[in-house]
Amino acid sequence: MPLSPTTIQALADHLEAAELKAHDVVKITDEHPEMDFADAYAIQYAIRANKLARGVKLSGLKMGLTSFAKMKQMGVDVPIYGFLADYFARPDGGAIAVKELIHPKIEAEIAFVTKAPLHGPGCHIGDVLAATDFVIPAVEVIDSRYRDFKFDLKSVIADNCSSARYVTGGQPRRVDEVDLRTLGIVIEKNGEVIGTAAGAAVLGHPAASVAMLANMLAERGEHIPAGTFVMTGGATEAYAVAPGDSIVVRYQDLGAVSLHFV
Ligand code: OOG
Ligand code: MG
Repeated sequence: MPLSPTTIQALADHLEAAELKAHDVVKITDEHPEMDFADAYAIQYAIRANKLARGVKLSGLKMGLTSFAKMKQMGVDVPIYGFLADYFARPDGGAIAVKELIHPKIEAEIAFVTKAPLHGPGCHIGDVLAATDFVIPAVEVIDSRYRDFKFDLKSVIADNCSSARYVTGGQPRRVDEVDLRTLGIVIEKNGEVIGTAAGAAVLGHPAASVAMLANMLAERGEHIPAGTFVMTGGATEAYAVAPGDSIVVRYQDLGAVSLHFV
């Protein structure tokens, strides 16, 4: 880890301030080209520690850049993970205040809630399906703190993978009630279909994303505890939204999630 603990904390404070005050910043690798992936996750974990110290609660974990469409859109090719905080959550049908954000985009995701811990290395789809309580649809609102939503992998990991808001809704289902690979997803903005996908867009099977998370966490000696809400990553590219926009995402067998931007 080329960055010192002082620099890591300073970069965490810098990126968290950009989030909380909703202003953009230049990507941190411009000034710190020497930083490595361990530094990037250390910055993300320092942001998480800042929040926990203020009484914010962790509400889940997320994978990002798990679909080819997302990797292509962002010009990067490796999945990443981040954390979800309680204040990111909004109710189904709820309003998202754009003035609290910089340049939000929405993503359609399939989320899992675990009922048993998942440990890597070697965690696979079978382990994930056996440890899943239910799956539930989610829409994530991402908001990179980087200017023009442009970044490299290390910068976006440090920025908690652009996490900002999320909404869950629809109908939770057990994994044996649905085929998560063929499960259709239809994204509508202001009544018009803007994106479609099947669950397999996410690493071939959304459970593979949860397994990958367990395996990535194992590198830090961590695991996915029982009762964890995990978002598996956007199945399509992300779509920019503006005040006045209304989003409905319809999931085959899982109902719909809606939200609107004010
Ligand atoms: C990084 C976050 C990606 C997803 O679902 O792929 C993400 C970004 O694209 O800004 O949340
Ligand atoms: Mg996402």
